[in-house]
Amino acid sequence: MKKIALVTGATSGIGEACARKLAENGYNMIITGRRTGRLEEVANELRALGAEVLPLVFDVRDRDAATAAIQGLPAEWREIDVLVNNAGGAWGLEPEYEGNYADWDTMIDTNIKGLLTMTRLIVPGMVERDRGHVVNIGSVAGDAAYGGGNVYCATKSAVKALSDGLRIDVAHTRVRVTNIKPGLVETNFSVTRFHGDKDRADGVYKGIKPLTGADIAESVYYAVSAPEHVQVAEILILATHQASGSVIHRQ
Ligand code: NDP
Ligand code: 8X3
Repeated sequence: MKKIALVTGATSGIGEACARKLAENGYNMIITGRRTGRLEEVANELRALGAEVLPLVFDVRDRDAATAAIQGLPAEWREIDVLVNNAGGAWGLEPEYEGNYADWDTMIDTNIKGLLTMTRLIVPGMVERDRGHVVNIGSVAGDAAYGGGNVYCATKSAVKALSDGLRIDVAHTRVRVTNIKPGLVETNFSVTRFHGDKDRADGVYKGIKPLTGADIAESVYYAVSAPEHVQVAEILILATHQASGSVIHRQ
């Protein structure tokens, strides 16, 4: 029987690439996002790779909707082997003392509380079955703050703490927990950060060859496909001319 993976935020970027990588490697896929049309397009692409696909449209900030979606899974989709908590992003790059309250709430509600909700809904089944893998998409931003990163960095530090905490709480089981910490990845991330300003977003990747979603999907799959006795706790992946969240050499 094929294994089942659920990827949140599979309509774009890193999540879409992870869904593709897992489908290519024999997983049946539950994919989530808020954009119905885009989710259907990704679903059809994954079906063409041979996967069975269940698209679920909900906002991870809406706990009732997330609960209804997961509790309403058809019987054949309930035994989730891999959860990739990817949905998230950065909103704004203002100094902390000038930050926008709505942006702060969006980041905290999505990157922390959304990830927690999905974990709370799916991990009990993994513990009961004594197998499973939770992959959280953290960030280099969680290792150290950078200018204007303040709340976003705090949410990714929280992802590290929540990954470490979960790893402790499931240590008596065969459930594994991995925190993937990417650096500069060219996706829709910066367009979101700059509220749709594409030119400003493009500037983030000028003079440096950034990572791609596919690069990150490779490391997710490395962790997921490791032998059962191997738990990849963390992976930090940077672009070659990047040394940290704030040290980037541009040519
Ligand atoms: P994208 O903007 O390309 O993708 C973000 C994804 O998250 C989309 O699929 C979006 O789907 C989904 N999403 C956002 N908010 C919600 C929500 N409230 N409910 C459900 N889904 C949501 O960015 P990335 O692929 O780059 O980002 C993915 C993850 O990777 C994020 O957690 C980000 O913080 C992290 N990351 C990104 C890095 C980068 O440089 N790009 C580096 C390090 C980490 P939809 O719009 O359909 O809801
Ligand atoms: C995304 C990477 O360095 O732009 O988490 O914060 S960074």
